[in-house]
Amino acid sequence: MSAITSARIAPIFDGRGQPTVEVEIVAAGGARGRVGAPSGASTGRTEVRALPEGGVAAAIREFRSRVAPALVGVDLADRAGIDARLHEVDGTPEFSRIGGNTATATSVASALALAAEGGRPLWEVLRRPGVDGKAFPAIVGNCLNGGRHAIGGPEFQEFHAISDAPRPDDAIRAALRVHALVGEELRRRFPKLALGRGDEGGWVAPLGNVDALEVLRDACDRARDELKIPVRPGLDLAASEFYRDGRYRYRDQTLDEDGQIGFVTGLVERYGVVYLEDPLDEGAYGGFARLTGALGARIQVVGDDLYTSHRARLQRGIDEKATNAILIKVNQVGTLTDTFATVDLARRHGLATVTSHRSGDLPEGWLAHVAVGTGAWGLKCGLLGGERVAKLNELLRLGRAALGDDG
Ligand code: 2PG
Ligand code: MG
Repeated sequence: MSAITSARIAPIFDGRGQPTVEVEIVAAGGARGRVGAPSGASTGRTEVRALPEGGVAAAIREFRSRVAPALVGVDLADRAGIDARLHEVDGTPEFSRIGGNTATATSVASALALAAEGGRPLWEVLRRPGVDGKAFPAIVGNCLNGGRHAIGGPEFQEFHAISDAPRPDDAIRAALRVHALVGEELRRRFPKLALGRGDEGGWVAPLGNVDALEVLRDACDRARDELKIPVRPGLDLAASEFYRDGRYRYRDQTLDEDGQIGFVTGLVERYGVVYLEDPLDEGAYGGFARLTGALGARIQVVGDDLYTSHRARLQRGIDEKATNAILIKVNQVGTLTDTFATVDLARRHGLATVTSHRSGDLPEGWLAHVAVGTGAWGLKCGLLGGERVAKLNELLRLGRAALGDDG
């Protein structure tokens, strides 16, 4: 294996038009990997800092003066060593000095360079124990946007079509069909309105949470009948975004934790929701445990802001039986090594993992490899827009290669 000969950084823009960084790692033999870092909008309180004080300009300065010199000469195959260097040069628990986005782009770019050097697919470089690359994630496909990802729209942040069809092409087709049927219904309901799409490509319409869920459920029912492919409703409430002073504050109601649990449980029962992400505030381990106790045998109860992909927070969730699933975002912790520590813990305890994009993402496909290589139960990467489709198409390619349909 060869050593890293150069590490370069440059400013770029994410799919929301926000500045971020891309990193390119080159090895002695000429193999290279280049990756741009995504950014969230509904960030959890305990995520690492995406960018240092001073933003992209400061991230670039830090990279050139501290990160690049520490990486040159390191063996490309020493994945853990590369990620450890990032922590060493940063020296803070939250990547406040170099920025979590720099860490993410560097960590993934070096894995990509390693894959290129060996002529292997990235997922194989990332492969966790017990993963054979032949099982594909369910699609968690965003059809309707609200919360921080939309102007107007419901308070719940994401309304998903969930398809666990074993073949990626079937699962993607079903989720896309739901997206199209939701659009048709919105045109019928609002013939005079100009409707748009949100940050993740889902529709945005002046609907309340319950009406939006009804539209989604009906579209899932129709797509399932038409295509004979399983597809059912899912939600990411991102509830921390409307939780203030101990209450969940909706436009038409204010609920305490008991009220919120009752409201959400009722929606799950009534609308056949099979995926429920962040239904409560990011500190509400006890409330999550009550919800999971009631629903966890039938549906995925997923912690995103609750865990921010951090191993220690997940350990607490396991101890308290808070959820049966965890959302995994590399840039919430910074490096692939940190991400895998959390993924491995989740897998050991039988929790489902859901590999996720960010709301401000880039037209790159590597996330599909993270999902396959970590044996993820699901891949949440949106359905429409170049930065979302890039991941779906990469998953399709991986599916074709594994199933021997490569033409
Ligand atoms: C989420 C994510 C991605 P953001 O809450 O799950 O959908 O949103 O990237 O804005 O944190
Ligand atoms: Mg979320």
